[in-house]
Amino acid sequence: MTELVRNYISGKWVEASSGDTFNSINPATEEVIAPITKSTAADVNAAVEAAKQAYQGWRLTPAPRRGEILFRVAQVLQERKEALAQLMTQEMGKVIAEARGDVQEAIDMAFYMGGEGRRLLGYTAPVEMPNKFGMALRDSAGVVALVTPWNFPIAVPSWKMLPALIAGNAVVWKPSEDTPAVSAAFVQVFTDAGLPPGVLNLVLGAGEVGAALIKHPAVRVISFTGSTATGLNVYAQAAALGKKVSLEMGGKNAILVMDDANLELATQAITWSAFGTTGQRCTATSRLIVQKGIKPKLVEALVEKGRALKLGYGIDESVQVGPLVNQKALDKVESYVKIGASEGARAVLGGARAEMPRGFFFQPTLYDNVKAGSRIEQEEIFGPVLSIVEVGSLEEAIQVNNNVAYGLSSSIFTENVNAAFRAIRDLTTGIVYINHGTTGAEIQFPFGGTRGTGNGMREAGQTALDTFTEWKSVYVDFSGRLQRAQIDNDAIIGKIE
Ligand code: UN1
Repeated sequence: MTELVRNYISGKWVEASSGDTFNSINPATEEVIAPITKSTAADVNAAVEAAKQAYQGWRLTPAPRRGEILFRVAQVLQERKEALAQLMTQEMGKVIAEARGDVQEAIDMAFYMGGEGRRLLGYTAPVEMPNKFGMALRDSAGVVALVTPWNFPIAVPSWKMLPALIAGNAVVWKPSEDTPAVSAAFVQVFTDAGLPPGVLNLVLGAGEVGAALIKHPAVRVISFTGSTATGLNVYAQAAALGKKVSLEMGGKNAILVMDDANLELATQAITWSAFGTTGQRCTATSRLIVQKGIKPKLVEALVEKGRALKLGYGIDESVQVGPLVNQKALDKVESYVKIGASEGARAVLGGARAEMPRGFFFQPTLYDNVKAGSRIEQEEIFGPVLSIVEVGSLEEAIQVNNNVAYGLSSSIFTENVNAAFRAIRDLTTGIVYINHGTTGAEIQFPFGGTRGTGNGMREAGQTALDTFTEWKSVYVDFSGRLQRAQIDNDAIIGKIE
């Protein structure tokens, strides 16, 4: 067994105060990756304390210097890309090519946010009086808490950490208990890139760690990505304490395919978006909303392509679909087999666990005859399961798309520019694709969704800075005398006579 994976607090790798451990498991082989230190509220307190101390120095470090450290993070990530990708595949199961892509998103984000060190743009505007100046600045928020999932163990944390750090905040990070080893390796990158001790702290463990972190009075901002149930709970607890929260939660994303679509492109995109990452992306396609005319051919092509996918341990370059992350995820996906059958859906591909010697594998699955409004059409399954709904028109397709509790991404395949623009206008998701699958968002644009997917915040792009900064409006009066507007505005009128 490899060495114990520890917390990182105040620039030191330390065991949790409980002395307890848990194991991180490879979902393809069910072997133990490493024992992991199991934190409690006491460890959270120590990490927040460290962040509070370090914040005072970090916020005063000029932003261009902070940016240089982020550029160095990007370089170290590039050097370690393969090693990090290998560890990621071992720990959470995504195939190696996708694991490399996961690390690449963090590299892109590190360069992007490193550049913000010389921007972090605020603005000036004219003011009422002569000899007076006004400006709005982005200020750091203080100690921020990040709670992240296992499905993008480096990319998603990077979307939070890098904007938080460039803006001058100190961070306490609680990653998923399914990906602690790769999280620790990611933190080491920041240390080796020269981030001062205490600016980024890692606390490993289960739900109670996140709960203690959210409640800690010194934590002002919480950025969460994960399940809707947990996210809403985080939101409620943080709201009671008046904290700022950014949430990224579930998805039930659809690809709309119109009769005039390019069949080959659509088949390729649907297969990749539905079965890539074993369907375990919040952006994964889990609904196919297809017009009647093209449906028979498209379903036939999807079955053929899906049947040829190679399942297995994703460390093998030829494997296309890895396992689900753990037993619980497998059980959840399997529970929808019965639900689908009871709703009259018909599995035209898969529909069961995959026969493998070990690991949490489920077959790529296509359900035909799915009714709009049924449970498999409405609920997030988070596995390689695609529900096919037949529609008659573009209007109906858009209506079916919009009629779910989530609103992350959607896509339409059509060769008709009028249909494409109507879809852009009427699809009510945070991300819309034309002739492209529902996955593959780039870091320089806002990422997030409407309805139950989020709470109105967006990650990535310039919008990421909104989560991790407070606006400070500054007025400078350099007139050296009492001016009329001050008399009117400042309630000092009584003193003037
Ligand atoms: C997620 O599944 O939480 O757009 C993030 C995509 C990736 C990120 C997915 N760039 O599919």
